[in-house]
Amino acid sequence: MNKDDILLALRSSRSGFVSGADLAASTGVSRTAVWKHIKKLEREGYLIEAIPSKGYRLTSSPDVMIVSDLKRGLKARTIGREIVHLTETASTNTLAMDLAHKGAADGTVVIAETQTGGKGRLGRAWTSPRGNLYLSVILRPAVPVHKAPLITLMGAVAVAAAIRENLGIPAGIKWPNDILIDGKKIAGLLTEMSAEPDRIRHIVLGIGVNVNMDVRELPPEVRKTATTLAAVTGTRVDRTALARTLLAGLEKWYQRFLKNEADVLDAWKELNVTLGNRVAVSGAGTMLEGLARGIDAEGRLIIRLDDGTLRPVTAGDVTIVKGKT
Ligand code: BT5
Repeated sequence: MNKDDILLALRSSRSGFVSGADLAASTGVSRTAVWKHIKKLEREGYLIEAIPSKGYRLTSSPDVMIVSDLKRGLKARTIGREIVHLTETASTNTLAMDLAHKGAADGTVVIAETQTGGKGRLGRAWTSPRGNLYLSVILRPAVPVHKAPLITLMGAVAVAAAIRENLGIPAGIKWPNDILIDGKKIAGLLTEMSAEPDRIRHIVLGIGVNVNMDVRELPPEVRKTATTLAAVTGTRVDRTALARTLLAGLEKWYQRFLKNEADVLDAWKELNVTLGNRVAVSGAGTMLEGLARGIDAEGRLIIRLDDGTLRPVTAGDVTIVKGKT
């Protein structure tokens, strides 16, 4: 029994009130222990009313996730079997890579309420105030190393699909790692890998979703290109429900990926907003411009240059120059 059980009991009470005696009975501890847990919850920012004849009632909660709440309804075969939840860390990806080196199981998830050194690609920063989702999943897929980029695509499908399923918003994927709503970035993915030449040791799939933060918390130059789910829906979004849908979706898409990668590529094509557009791709000191024609079996973007040559691109930043005509 811990304070999370008390919290769940308070939350699931129909009348709102639960007596100390009932809490003690249902959680199997003394009333003094219940009282101590209540005090602990109050120190964490929960407001709990106590009325002698009625008991305790939860009147307001801080916006933090509770792992037992998150796990409820999650039929995790792999992803989310283990969930590590932290109030703050430098980067969930860095911590997940560390845990993976130390042998953490396939599917372990690391979630933080805020990151002090959130990472984007190529040494860029991911602004990570409270109110959003920051999570990293440790994966140990038995697939060849050259298939690793497909994990980013698989993750992007799961994120876009979870936003659609949970909130009914048409989120789209911009190759390789952005999730956009109306052209603005709502989520980003960062995949890191430890591998031998012919074997993946582990991959960490990091996902950051802008949920309830105030857009003004972003650096001014990022504000123009980014948005949040709360801004799009005009209301506060339940992060735990979204995280649950996302983890269940990752489980589904990861199993599909292991069985038949083509399913993931098909879903990616359905959800992407890159193909069919004229794009500029920058990366590795070069700049290409052409028509985004397709995606190959290894997740590379195929660009048709103006001279008709087809050029596969492994990594880079894509700007849409001109939309589909
Ligand atoms: C990404 O990189 O989009 C990868 C983001 C991955 C973040 C997750 S959070 C959990 C896990 N732990 C980590 O440390 N990271 C992962 P990239 O495509 O390089 O985009 C980075 C750029 O996006 C920055 O240079 C900014 O311009 C912009 N940006 C930064 N923070 C943002 C935010 N919160 N929302 C939208 N755009 C942002």
